[in-house]
Amino acid sequence: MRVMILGGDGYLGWPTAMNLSAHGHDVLVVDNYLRRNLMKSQNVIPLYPVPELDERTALWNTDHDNRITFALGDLNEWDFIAGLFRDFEPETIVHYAEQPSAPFSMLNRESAMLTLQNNISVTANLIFAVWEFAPQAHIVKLGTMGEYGTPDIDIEEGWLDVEHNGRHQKFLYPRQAGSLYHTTKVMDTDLLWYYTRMWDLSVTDLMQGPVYGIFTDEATSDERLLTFLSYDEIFGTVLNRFIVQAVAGIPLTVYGKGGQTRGYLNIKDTLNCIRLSVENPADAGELRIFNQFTETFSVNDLAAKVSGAAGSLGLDVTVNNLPNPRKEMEEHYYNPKNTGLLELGLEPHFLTEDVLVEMLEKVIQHKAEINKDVIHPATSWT
Ligand code: USQ
Repeated sequence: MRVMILGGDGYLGWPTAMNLSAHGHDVLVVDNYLRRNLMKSQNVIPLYPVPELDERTALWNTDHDNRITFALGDLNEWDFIAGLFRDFEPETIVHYAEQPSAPFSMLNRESAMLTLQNNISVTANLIFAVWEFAPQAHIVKLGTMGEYGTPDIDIEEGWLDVEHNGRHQKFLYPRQAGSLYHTTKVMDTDLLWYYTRMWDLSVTDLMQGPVYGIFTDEATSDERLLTFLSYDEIFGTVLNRFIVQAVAGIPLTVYGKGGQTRGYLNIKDTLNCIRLSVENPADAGELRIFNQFTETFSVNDLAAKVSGAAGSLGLDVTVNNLPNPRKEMEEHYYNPKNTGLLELGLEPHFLTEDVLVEMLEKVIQHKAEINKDVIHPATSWT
């Protein structure tokens, strides 16, 4: 298939591009380096340097007959996105092109407005481009488990059957996001659902939990193909941060009581979930929602697992329960369903000690480059 990956330079976008190309798809990557520029603006860098798309695609194309192409530009600009659709004629669009950090969205008014405007307007431009140039195309949209929040009932896969005064109706599962970033994802879902009803779009909306990991099957030949590893308080996700903290000898930064529970997945499973969705499209007029995670853990569970794995390498790790910079429940019920992707054929890579040790060993190689000043949480939700 001709697959356009919006946000194809990011933590998940670039590994997805390589994975789809390796499986025979014709991939065009699009990005405006928003994430790289935001990292620069916050004075944070990933643990090791990651080349830009000209070098990444050249490296990939040297060793692979199935070439990856790229386009640099801002998907908020209609002329740019329209030109891409006219030239490439995508059959599938994977949409990652959003400001991806919850803490960034909570920094200040400017960061909030950037998140709101960028995320909503790129999604809207995508919908209009599909309608005008590729109405049969399948949109695979990265949403987040954070759209649901942490309700005191089971979390279904996208939809809830409601019985009211003796009558039934299926609705989008109630949303109550915990950050402005997560709220933009709720708004994306609403936009997609509206236009699916109006224009018979074909959409898969993936409610993804926090992702961990560095290694993917396609990045083994050359280290420069590896994805970003962010460990700062704004762009790093919790498990990746804990791994770097363990190596740096910093007590693990558990926020509050540490009972916050989420659905996690290995980056390898993200790629497989995307490929399964791409290769098994939603029907026209269908908004299909999958909950994209493989295991649930509390922050305390993650801290214990990282401490154990680090201990096996002779690292002495302690845990520091910090005042929580976020406004979130620290002890709560959490029982989300995740059968859809398993039924499509997902074979999960679980969080074993081997997985943690492999990550720790990679980070140990870069221990000298760890900037300890960017680890402590400085962004408050309130
Ligand atoms: N946490 C800590 N210590 C830390 C960092 C985080 O205790 O040093 C806690 C947070 O308070 C939270 C949990 O760990 O309860 C997860 O935090 P996170 O920073 O790993 O993830 P989050 O901000 O929710 O966002 C990440 C991605 C986002 C994605 C989301 C999926 O950055 O793009 O949408 O995970 S989910 O959380 O399911 O909504």
